[in-house]
Amino acid sequence: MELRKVTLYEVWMELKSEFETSFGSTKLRPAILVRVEERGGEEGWGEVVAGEGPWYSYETVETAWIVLEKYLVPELFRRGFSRAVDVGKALSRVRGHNMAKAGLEEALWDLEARLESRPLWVHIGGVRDRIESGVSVGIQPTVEDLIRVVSSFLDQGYRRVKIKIKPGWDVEPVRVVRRELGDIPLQVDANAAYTLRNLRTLRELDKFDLLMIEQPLGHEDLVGHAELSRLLKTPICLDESIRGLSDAIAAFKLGSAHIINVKPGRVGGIAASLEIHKFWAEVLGLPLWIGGMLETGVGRGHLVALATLPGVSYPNDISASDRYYEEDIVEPPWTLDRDGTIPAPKRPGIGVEVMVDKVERASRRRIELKPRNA
Ligand code: OSB
Ligand code: MG
Repeated sequence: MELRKVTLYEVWMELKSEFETSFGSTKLRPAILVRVEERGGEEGWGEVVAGEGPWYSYETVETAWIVLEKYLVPELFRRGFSRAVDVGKALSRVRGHNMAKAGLEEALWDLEARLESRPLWVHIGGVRDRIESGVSVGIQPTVEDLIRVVSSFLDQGYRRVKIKIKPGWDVEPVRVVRRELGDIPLQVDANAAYTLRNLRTLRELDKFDLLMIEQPLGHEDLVGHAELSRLLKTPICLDESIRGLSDAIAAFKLGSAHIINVKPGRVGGIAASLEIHKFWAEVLGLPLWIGGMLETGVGRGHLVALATLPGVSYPNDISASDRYYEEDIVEPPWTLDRDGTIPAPKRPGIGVEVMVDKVERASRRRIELKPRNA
């Protein structure tokens, strides 16, 4: 494929409400939107999900910008590629920086699907025309706030609720949600905030019939998760620990988790997501779902496509645009049906149009990169 231009936009999107996790709190969410344009005039969009600081991963919006501008885009121009599925290999000379890689690679998948006039989800082998939507609820000031927020999401139809926990905000909020809201599909996400010394707390959480406990221990602690898996009856789900196929293989061999979530940003793109999906869901037949990173409508389109794959067996962290932002940057915005699903789009690529004027307005900087012969 012959590229004419790659444009990076650093956008800052104001969330409707503060999103707090064990590693910090966000009200203004940065992202880098990657726009690729080919010779014929078709374009594609991807999203870099790195945050403001190196908390969830070592990447930040600034490191990703530098890596894209100085290494990834020039490497792509230099090496070229024919199919989106090969882009990961073309970029593998750069070690790590999966979020930066994913934003660029996603844009090329969107472009390829648009050139072939089919929805991205069909292009990657999706099998369902709607995906199950769950909601991830940040740490709240009080348990009363939590009940109010969770109830309103349940009223909207979301199929399961995930609450963020940290030491000091764990057993009590879960107990109150179970007491007030009963037997709802409920899980928790610790974002690596515990160690095995907190076993007593984790054992308390084990009593609430949670669907899973997500990433309780450190991101490098596959052995600790294996130990914990044997001590609890609640399944462990890994997020931060799974940065690629080798991590998934190690987690399986060690018995660190029964469930994983897949986030294209964390694993380096769509092809890497497909590879992990194939191993975990198809070869092993184990449960998997698609995670989110508070994406704009662009990244959300890529998540929706992945969530249509066979064997995605739990509701995903893919909520409607209005759960995050007053106004999304795509048309139409992503919406939730009453039954708690989001329809997969019929239009080509990610299936939504990017409103470039809105992107420009949300941007703090922009750069256009062109191949030497352009
Ligand atoms: O751990 O899943 C996570 C958001 C930012 C960083 C990490 C996580 C999250 C979420 C949000 O839980 C899920 C969503 O996008 O709805
Ligand atoms: Mg998580």
